[in-house]
Amino acid sequence: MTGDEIRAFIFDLDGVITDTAEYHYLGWQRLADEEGIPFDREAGDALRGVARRDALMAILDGRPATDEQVEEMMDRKNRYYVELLAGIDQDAVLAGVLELIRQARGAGLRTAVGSASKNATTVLERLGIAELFDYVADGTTVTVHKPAPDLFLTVARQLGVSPTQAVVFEDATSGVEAALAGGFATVGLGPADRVGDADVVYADLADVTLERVLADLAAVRR
Ligand code: B16
Ligand code: MG
Repeated sequence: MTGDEIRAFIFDLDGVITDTAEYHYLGWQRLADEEGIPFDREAGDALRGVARRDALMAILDGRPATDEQVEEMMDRKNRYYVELLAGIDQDAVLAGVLELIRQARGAGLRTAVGSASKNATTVLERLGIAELFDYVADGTTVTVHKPAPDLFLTVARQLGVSPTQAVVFEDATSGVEAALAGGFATVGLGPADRVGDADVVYADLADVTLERVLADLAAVRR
């Protein structure tokens, strides 16, 4: 990582902009219960940032399933998840997020979303914040998912910036790995045992200003 001027902020969606992680967990828990597969919050937490098919494979953990059964289970979990999404609005945006995005855009930075979720656009529309982003990459944008860097690299290309000129904000181990693999400046949000490899770690974005992010990154990017 070099000390290039920062020109863009790229936000993961689930767990960074809003807490849909809880709804993903509830959807998987319901499916696992119906299938008689042991599952709990800890197992759900390990699925943060993990694409839908990869998450189901982790839950099945080698249990046999035909392609049709896999498709049906992914659809069923997604139905449960989308049902829960119907209840969210702008109040579900996490503390500090809107302020930070507005400060960044006010300072001329480009802003984007890089999410593994195929529901990313729906979620942003329900939150009423879709217009705050120059580009949205979702679970349909690339075929190789986090922890591979492909999604974030696509975002950077679309924004016309290099990875070293962009900051990725991530709450998941797989997302931090993806950002670091792509050569991005990386801000981890959450406990150190989850995002501790990031260049800078905060508990969340409440009270994190543009000035603070840039200063903290500059201190480690010299
Ligand atoms: P979908 P992110 C991820 O979103 C979630 O963290 C993860 O739990 C979910 O399985 C994945 O999206 C796929 O979501 O089933 O809606 O396509 O954190 O990358 O914004
Ligand atoms: Mg996430």
